[in-house]
Amino acid sequence: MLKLFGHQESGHAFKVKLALTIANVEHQYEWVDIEAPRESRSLEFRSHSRFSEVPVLLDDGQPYVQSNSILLHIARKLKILGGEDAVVMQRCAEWLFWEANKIGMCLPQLRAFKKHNAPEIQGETLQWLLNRYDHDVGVLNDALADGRDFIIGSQFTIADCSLCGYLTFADEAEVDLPPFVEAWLSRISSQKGWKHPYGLLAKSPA
Ligand SMILES: N[C@@H](CCC(=O)N[C@@H](CS)C(=O)NCC(=O)O)C(=O)O
Repeated sequence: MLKLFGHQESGHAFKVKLALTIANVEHQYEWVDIEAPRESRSLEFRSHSRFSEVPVLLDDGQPYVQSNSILLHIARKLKILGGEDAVVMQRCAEWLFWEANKIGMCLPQLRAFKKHNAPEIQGETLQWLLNRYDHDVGVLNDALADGRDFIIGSQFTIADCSLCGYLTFADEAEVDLPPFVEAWLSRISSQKGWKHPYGLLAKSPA
C-alpha cells in the first residue's frame, strides 16, 4: 500500500500526487500542516520524513523522500510513466536532475517572493533568480519547440510531472510562460484526473 504526505502549496508534493493520479495508482493521502512547527506534525510523518519536508511516500511502510527520487521509485517499481523502458527512464532521470538544479532553484523562490514578500529575496538576488528563470524556461521551450507532446516524446512521463510541479504556479510567481511551454502545460492539464494542486492536495480533497 502507498501513502503520500503532502500539502497544496508544495509543487514538490504536486509532482508525486500528479504522477499517482494520472497513472491511476491507488494510494492514501495525508495532508501535513507545513506552516505549523515541525514538532507539531504527526508522529508517523515525523518518524518517516528524513528532511522534515513533504513529499514523503510510504511504500509498504518503507519511506521514500525527495520528490524526484520518489518519482523514480514509482516509475521503476510500477513500470509506469516511463518506467516501462530503460532508455526512456534514463532520459527522464536526466530531466529530473536538470529540474532540481534549474527550474526548481528559481521558480519556487520567485513564487515565495511574490506570495509572501520573502525579505531575503530582494535586489540582486531577485534579479539573479529572474534571469535564471528566463534562461531555464527558455531551455524547456526550445526542447518542446519541435512539436513533441511531452518532454520525452509522445508519452507522458515522470519527467513531465517533475517539470510542471512549479510551472503550474507560474501565475503566482508572476513570470511569463513561453508559447511551447504554455501549450505543453495545457496538454498536461488535459490528462484524465488532472487537478490544480489546490484541489489535488487539499486537506480534504474535493
Ligand atoms: N528537495 C525537496 C524539497 C521539499 C520541500 O522543500 N518541501 C517543503 C514544501 S515545498 C516543505 O516540506 N517545507 C516544510 C518544512 O520544511 O518544514 C523535494 O524535492 O522533495
